[in-house]
Amino acid sequence: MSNKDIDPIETSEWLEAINSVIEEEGIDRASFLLSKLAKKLNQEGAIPSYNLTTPFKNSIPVKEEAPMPGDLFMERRIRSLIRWNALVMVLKANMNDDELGGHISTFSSAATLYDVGFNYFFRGSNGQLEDMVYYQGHCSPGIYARSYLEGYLNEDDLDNFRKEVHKPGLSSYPHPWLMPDYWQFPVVSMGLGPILGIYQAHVMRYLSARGLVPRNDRKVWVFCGDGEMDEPESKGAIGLAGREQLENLIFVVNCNLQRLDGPVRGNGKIIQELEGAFRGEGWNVIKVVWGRFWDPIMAKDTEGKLQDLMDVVVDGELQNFKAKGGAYTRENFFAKDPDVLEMVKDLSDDDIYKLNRGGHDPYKVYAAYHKAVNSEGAPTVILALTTKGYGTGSREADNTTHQVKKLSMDNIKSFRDKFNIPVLDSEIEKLPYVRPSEDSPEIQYLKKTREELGGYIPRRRTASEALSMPSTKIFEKLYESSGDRKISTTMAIVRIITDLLKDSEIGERIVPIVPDEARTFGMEALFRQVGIYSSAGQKYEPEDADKVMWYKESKDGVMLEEGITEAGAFSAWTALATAYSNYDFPMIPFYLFYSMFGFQRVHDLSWAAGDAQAKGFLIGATSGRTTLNGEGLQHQDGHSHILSSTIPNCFSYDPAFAYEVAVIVKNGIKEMFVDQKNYFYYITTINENYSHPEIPEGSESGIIKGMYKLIDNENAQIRLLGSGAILREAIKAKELLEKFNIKAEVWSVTSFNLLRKDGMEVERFNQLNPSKEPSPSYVEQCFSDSDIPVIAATDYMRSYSEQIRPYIKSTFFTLGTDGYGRSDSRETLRDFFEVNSKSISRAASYALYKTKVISEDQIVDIYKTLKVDTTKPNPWEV
Ligand SMILES: Cc1ncc(C[n+]2csc(CCOP(=O)(O)OP(=O)(O)O)c2C)c(N)n1
Ligand SMILES: [Mg+2]
Repeated sequence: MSNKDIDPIETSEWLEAINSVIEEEGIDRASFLLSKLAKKLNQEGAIPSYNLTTPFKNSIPVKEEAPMPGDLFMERRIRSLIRWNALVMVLKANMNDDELGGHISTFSSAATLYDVGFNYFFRGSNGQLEDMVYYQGHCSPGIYARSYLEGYLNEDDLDNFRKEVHKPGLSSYPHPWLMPDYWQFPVVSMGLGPILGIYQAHVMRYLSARGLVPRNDRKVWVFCGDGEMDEPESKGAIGLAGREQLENLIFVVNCNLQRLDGPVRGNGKIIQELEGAFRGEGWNVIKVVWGRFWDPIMAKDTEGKLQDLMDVVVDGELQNFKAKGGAYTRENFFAKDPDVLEMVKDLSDDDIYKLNRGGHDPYKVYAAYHKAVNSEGAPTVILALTTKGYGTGSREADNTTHQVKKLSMDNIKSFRDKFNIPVLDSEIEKLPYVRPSEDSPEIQYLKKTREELGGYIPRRRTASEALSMPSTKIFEKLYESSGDRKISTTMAIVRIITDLLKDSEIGERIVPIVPDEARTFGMEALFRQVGIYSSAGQKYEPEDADKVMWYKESKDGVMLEEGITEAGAFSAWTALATAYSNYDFPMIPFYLFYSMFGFQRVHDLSWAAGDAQAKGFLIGATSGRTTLNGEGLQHQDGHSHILSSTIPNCFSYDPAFAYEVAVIVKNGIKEMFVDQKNYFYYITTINENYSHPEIPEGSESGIIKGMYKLIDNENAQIRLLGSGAILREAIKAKELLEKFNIKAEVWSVTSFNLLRKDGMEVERFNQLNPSKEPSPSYVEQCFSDSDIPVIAATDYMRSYSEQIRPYIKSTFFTLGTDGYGRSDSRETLRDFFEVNSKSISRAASYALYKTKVISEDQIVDIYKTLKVDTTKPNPWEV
C-alpha cells in the first residue's frame, strides 16, 4: 500500500464522513463500519495494514476516566511515608560492611501502582478468598514498608531486612519458605511471576468450572518489570490467557524504561511493542502513559502534532527527559515542532520536568484498574509509564539507578523534601523510620481502606484442611504379583491415578496433568473417563467420536492437557500443589512428563515450587538413560534424580516394581495431605514391560526410607544394590555370579537421595554429640550384619549412587550411565553404559579380588567367561 495521498479532497470527505458517524452514532458504530470496510478490502486481496498498536497515549480518554473516590492528599501522605520507610530500610541494610543489598529504584518507580491497588482494589482474606498478587520481587522493601505502617511489622523487622538467619528477619524477596505466613508467591527470578500468574488464573477458573472452589470475582494481579518482559516465560503463555479469556487476570507492567544495565528499548518503544504483542494474543491493553498534568497540553493538540512527536520519540530519549530535566526536554522534545513548543510556552523548565507520567498519577492508575477489574471476556494488561528511581534526585533515571543502595545526603534530603517527610535536618543522619501514631488520620485512613477491602495482604494461609486416606485397595491391588502379565511402572502409576480419581474420599482432588504426552504414558482412557478441561467445552465432533477412548474436551473436564509447554504444565501443577494454601482447598496434582523434560527443562520453576511449599506428585514417566532406549541423546535422562536432589523439600524415588510405586504414592498422600507436611514427590517410572513380584513382607518401611533387602542369601559374599530399571540387572547378576560360586544378596534402592539425607543427618548428629555412642545411618543399620563389598548400579549417573559412599564401610563400586545417551536396544545400551548384569558381575568379582576373596586366576577366568572387553572406550569419553 502506498502512503501517498493522491486525492486529498476525497480523503477529507471520507474523514468527514467517519467524523459525523462518530459524533452522531458513537465510536462503536464507526468501528463497526471500518471493520466492514476492512473485510471488503480483504476479500479483494488487500493485506490489512492497520497495525495492532494505538498512538503513544493513554488508552482511556480523559472524559471516560472513572473518578478516584478517595482522599488524594491523604493517600499521597501515606504513600510518601511508605516510600520513605522503604528507602530507609535499604539504606540502613547497607550502612555497614555487610553489603546486604536491596533495591531503591524499582519500588520508587512502582509505588503508585501498588498503592492504588492496596487502597481500592486488592481484596483481603477476611471471609473471602483474597486476590492473588504477584509482587515484583525487587519491590519487596515497599511492601514491607506498608506492612510496617499497618502495624504488622515493627522497626526491628525492618532493621532485619535481609538478615534472616537470626529471626525475625525479612527475606530479600518474596519467599514463602522463609516467611510462610506472609509471602504467597516466589517471584524474584524474572519471568516466573508472569507465567505462574497466568496458570494461576487458569487453575482458578478450572477449580470453579468443576464446582470445587467458587471463583466469584477474585483476581490475579501480576506486577512485573518492562525488562522482565524479555524473559521467554513472561510472554510465553500470554496466548493461553487470551485464548482462555482469563478475565480474572490483570498484568501491570511497570514501564520505567530501564532494566539493570541500561534502557529496555533505547532505540524503540517498549510500551508500543508490548501493546502489539498482548493485543495480538487477545488481551485488553490499557496504556497509562501520561499523567494528568499533560491533559491541558494534550487538549491543545487539535492537529495531532504533539502526538506525532510522542509517537516517534524513542525510549532512550524519554529516559533523558527525566534524567536531564525540563530545559533539556523543552529543547529536545517540544522544540522539534514550533507549534508544539508554543503549547508549553507558559510552562517553566521546572513545570516541564513535573509533567508527570501516567504510572505516577493515582487518578490515571485508578481509572486503568477500574476499567481492568470491570472488563469481561479477556485478560487485561496495564502498561504504565514511570521513571526509574523516581524521587531520588540526581539518581533518577540514571543508567546505574537499579543498583543504588546508598544515596548521598543531598539525594536523601531531596527525597525527603519531594515527599514532605517530617524528618528534621538534625535527625536525618540517623535515618529514622516514620510511623504516625495509631490514632493519626494517616494510620486510621490506611486501616480503614484495608478493612473495607477485607483485610491486610500479603498474608499466606498456613493451615489447611487435612484430607482422609483413599481406599487402601487402590494400592494393595499392586502389592500382588502380576504373574505372567508384563506391565511397566508407568502403567502402574496410571492405574493408581485412574483408581484414585474414582475414590469417594479424595477422588475430586486428583488432577492428572500432561503436556501433550498422555498417549505416550498410556493415559488415553482418561480422556473419555474424566474429560479434558476446556473453558469452551467441545464445539466440534471429535474425529474419534466412534471409538471407546474418544478425545473428550469438556467444561468440567478433570484432566489438564496443557499442550507442549512443560513450563506451562509445571505452572499449572504449582497452582494446584499450593491450592491448600491459596484456595484453602487441598488438591493432589499428578504431573506426568518425559523425565528429561522435567527438572532439566524447568528447574527454576521447580525450585520456586519448593519455595512455595508445593505438595503433589511429579512423575518422570519413561525415564532412565538406557530404558527410554530409542529416543536418543536429547531424551534419555540419566540425571533427573541428581537435579531433584537439589530441592530440599523434594522427595525423589526410582522404583522398580509396581508394589514399590504403590507404597510410595500411598505414603506420599499420607505425608503431604493427611499429615500435612510440605513436601513434594518426584517418582521416575519406566516404560519397560516385565512381570512384577508380590511385595516382600515387611518391606514397606524400607521402600519409604530408600532401601530394603529383596533377595537374601545366607553367607553372601557381596551385596548388589540396584535401582529402578537396573534392579533387574542386579537380580540377573546374582544368578550369573552363582555360576562362579559367588554368593550375592540383592537390595532394591528406591532412593539414593533419601539415603544420603539420612546419612548426612546422622553424621551431623554424631559430630555434635562426640561423647555419645555414635548412631548408625540407615545404610549402616542395613549393612551392620557384615562388611562384605557393595556394588551399586542404576540408570543414572554414578554420582547418584555415589552419595552413600560415606556410610559404606566396605569396598564400594558404583556403576551408572555417565555420558550422552544414544538410540539402540535396551540390551545394547546397558552393555554400552556398563550397567547390565555382566558389568555388575565384573565389578563384583573385581571387588572380591581386591578384598582377596577370590584369586587372580579366578578373576581372569571370570572375565574370560563374561567376555570383558578391556579395550572398550568408556561411555562418557569426550
Ligand atoms: C532470571 C533472572 N535473571 C536476572 C535477574 C537479575 N535482575 C534483577 S532485577 C533485573 C532488572 C530488572 O529490570 P525490570 O524488569 O525492568 O525491572 P525494574 O527494576 O526496572 O522495575 C535483573 C536483570 C533476576 N532477578 N532473574
Ligand atoms: Mg524496568
